[in-house]
Amino acid sequence: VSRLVLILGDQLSPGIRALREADKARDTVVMAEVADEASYVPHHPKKIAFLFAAMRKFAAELEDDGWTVRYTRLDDPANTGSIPGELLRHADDTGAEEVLATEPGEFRLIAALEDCPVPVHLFEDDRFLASHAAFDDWATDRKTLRMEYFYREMRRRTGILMEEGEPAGGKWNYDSENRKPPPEGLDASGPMQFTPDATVEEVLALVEDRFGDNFGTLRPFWFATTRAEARRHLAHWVRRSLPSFGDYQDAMLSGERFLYHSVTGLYLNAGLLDPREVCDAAEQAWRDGHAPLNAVEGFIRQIIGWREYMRGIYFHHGPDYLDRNALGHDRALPAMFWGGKTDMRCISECVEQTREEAYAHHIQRLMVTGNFALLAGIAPREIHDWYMAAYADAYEWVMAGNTIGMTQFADGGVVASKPYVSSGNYIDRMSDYCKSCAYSVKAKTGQGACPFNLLYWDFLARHRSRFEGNPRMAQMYRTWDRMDEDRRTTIRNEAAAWLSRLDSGEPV
Ligand code: FAD
Ligand code: DLZ
Ligand code: SF4
Repeated sequence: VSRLVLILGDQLSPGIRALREADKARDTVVMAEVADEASYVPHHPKKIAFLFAAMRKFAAELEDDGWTVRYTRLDDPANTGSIPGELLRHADDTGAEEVLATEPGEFRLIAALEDCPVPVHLFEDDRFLASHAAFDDWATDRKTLRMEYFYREMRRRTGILMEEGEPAGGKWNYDSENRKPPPEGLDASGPMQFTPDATVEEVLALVEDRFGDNFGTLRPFWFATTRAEARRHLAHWVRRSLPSFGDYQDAMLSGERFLYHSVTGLYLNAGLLDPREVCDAAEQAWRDGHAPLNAVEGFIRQIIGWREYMRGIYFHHGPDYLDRNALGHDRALPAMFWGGKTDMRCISECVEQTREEAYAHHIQRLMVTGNFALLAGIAPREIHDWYMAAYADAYEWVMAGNTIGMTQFADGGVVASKPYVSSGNYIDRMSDYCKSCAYSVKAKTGQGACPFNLLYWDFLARHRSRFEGNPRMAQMYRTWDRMDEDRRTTIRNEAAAWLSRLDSGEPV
């Protein structure tokens, strides 16, 4: 009997498991643009267009390679609107009695496939360097799941940047050489841009029509939409930007939206690039003397360390992880995240570039929007859903650990040993945002005081009982305790007043 082979929008890899398990001569590939996937959060139009265009081109490549493909376009009148619906429809048409699928990256969709009336055989997605079993082995019986130790094990296991069993250069981590404040006039060339072809234009028209009201501008659209283009993008980045990646990894500059970041997340997560090939390209650049070790090690750590670790956390902890809220935060996400007016230059800059590019680099996500949401006590699930909607590289398997864990501390300290919080000083040191802000980063209280300064102390005071025993936070509490009482009262009152203005919907 024939079978269906399901390929999801983020499974666009020719070596994907379900294809390897299938038989070209008798099985039928199913790919579908469906309303359920395109609207379970209000995705950025660029993200939807990227995936639909890349899906259409991948389907064509499979056909060229001899596969029979049933591809459903979003506007096909027969479209049932969901992945299980499409499987059922094609099973009826073809007489297929079983579906071969690669495990999706979200529990929501895994559950939907498990409930599908046509039996679905789910194979583990082996495009990752750590299998579920390998991560669980590492995590089981450990008191803490710190990324750095996981990363060392990944280096040993993969042999990436290793020399005779030792880390290249003698150290595992070169971050002490990284993360310099940006000098004036830093000028990165930015990612390679691709002109839309007829397929992309057709998708852009569809997305404009159906998702034009979502947060985010669709044009200009320049993402790569095939594996070949994504590889050109990678080679261009290795040549032009990798050497400076480490030095300015934490820098933020107005108008420099990508700096030396690789913008590979969206391609890796959709399957257009493979993590191993990306790491190999970076390692080769170091071996060729083109890029320094601090840049290459720092970059490789993001991929075989953080990326694999976040996936491990998601699958290890299960669906309930997403609903954790250890700090009991429940404030609604303010309008400024959707482009509402704000005087906070750092927020408006990050939100505006997110609207236009469906992209912000890590430190903008972590230390501006994430830090703000945590300090202001935004409900973790609300900010999580915002990131899911806003970024072209967003999927739950990678997002959950970053939002619920790393930035919101809502998992109570599984991912982070202390909350990632900072006052305005950090943003001022690493960016040029404060120079053109209506608030003053130097003012700690009073008229025009930077909200990060007020909210930082207010957060620490609010959560004192939880954090004061944490040795990594003792210094912060000592500083707070040294302030005289009037000053502490002023800070807390001003923070409360500022937050109530935020809640009233007044621009702040
Ligand atoms: P680069 O800075 O060039 O880094 C290279 C690659 O390393 C990235 O492409 C990514 O694959 C990987 N990487 C780096 N940091 C992380 C990390 N913390 N977790 C997982 N992988 C990492 N990444 C996503 O892929 N999807 C998301 O939805 C996502 N949401 C995030 C939300 C928050 C609040 C935070 C703090 C981080 C999030 N990240 C997410 C991680 C990281 O910010 C992005 O991977 C990165 O900014 C993507 O840009 P880039 O490709 O230019 O990355
Ligand atoms: C993100 C996304 C979107 C916007 N649209 C589709 C789609 O129409 N069809 C599809 O197969 N996949 C889509 N995806 C990706 C899925 O949501 C993704 O496979 C799951 O979230 C699991 O990671
Ligand atoms: Fe952001 Fe404060 Fe700097 Fe303004 S002064 S850009 S609000 S950190």
